[in-house]
Amino acid sequence: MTQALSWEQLAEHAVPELDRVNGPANAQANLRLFGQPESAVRVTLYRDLHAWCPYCQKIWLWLEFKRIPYRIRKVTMRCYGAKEPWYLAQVPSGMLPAVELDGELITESDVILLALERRFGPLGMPLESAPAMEHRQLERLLFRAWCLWLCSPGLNRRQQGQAREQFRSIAQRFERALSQSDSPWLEPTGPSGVDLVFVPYVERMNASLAYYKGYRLRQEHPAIDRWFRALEALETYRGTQSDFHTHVHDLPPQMGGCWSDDTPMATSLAEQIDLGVGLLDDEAHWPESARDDALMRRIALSRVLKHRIKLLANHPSGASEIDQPIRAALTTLITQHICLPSPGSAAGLRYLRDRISSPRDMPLMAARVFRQALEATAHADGPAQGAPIPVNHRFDQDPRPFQSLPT
Ligand SMILES: N[C@@H](CCC(=O)N[C@@H](CS)C(=O)NCC(=O)O)C(=O)O
Repeated sequence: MTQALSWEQLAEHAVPELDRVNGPANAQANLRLFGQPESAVRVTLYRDLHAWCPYCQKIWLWLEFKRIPYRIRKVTMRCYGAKEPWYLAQVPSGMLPAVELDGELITESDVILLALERRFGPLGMPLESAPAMEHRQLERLLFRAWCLWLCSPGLNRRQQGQAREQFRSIAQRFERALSQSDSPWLEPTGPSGVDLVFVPYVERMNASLAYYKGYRLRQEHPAIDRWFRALEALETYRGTQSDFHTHVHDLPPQMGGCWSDDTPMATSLAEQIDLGVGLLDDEAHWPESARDDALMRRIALSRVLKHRIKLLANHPSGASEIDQPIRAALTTLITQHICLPSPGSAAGLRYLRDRISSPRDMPLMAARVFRQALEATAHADGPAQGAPIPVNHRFDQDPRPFQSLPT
């Protein structure tokens, strides 16, 4: 049986941190320059600490695809913790996102995008052009059909079927819009601003409909799958992309509840997602060059090493109890041989499995291999589960101990 490596031995497998400021899109950066001097920064983006807010992701994507230098200040969403007083002093409603553009504070994601377009030029078709307006209305229709299906409690079988068909017909309209040219995008030279408007919620639909409804969006709608594959070929998108496990558990408090149709397919997909093993092509189809598992394992390890003191100190099992089991899971991760954790540690390992958040903590594929290693290591100890993930709030996910102060 493999012995758990020491922290020093594990550190030999770490990889250097990517350049957060000028490297690929990432959720950890507080400043993005794209090779320009800091004096070029005219934008500050206020977005949520967890990288869970879809409206923030929309602005984040736009700035990244346009390569506009910007600063990031991270703020807590109410269902995940207390709102920072400094932010309430600037934005009394506490709503996110907001940007400061040449000293002017702007809220409301659509207003922000239009202001950014006016200052820096559009990304593809202008968002107020007639075709873009049509696409944006379609995005809202799709959003409403999704909410109606996902967030209405107590639907009977007939109502569930109606909500599913209503969603399907609007998703097919999105497919028709995507099929107007040979390109996978809404306009031939995409991804453009309108594509980015669709990304945050379609990403969340893909995860939540599999988990709660047993509906495999990418399989049901090939043009949407093609669009996702084109997005996933882009490093910039991958830097903001979340995994199924993160989404299905961050949505309930944000949406006021998500309800399962309790079909055999929904139950079976939910079980797989909760194990953290990933849903293969339903979840993400990263190109081969981007899904090097050995590298992803080392990235996951490096992210844990960076935060290990705080991670151990904040773990409910207590640092001394969970130290060996986490090293055992990291040993499993790196050696690909199951390393036995100390007896009685399965619940603590599964607690951590359930609280990895992508892309906040690490990229999707790194989160996937780390969850797998935690589950395999916990399984060697027994069936005990961690504390259930709350559905009315996520105060269990307080990321503040892990934050570095903004520069
Ligand atoms: N219409 C707004 C909606 C923004 C919104 O709903 N933001 C949520 C997060 S997704 C928020 O800030 N809620 C307050 C909070 O959670 O603290 C926009 O487009 O910017």
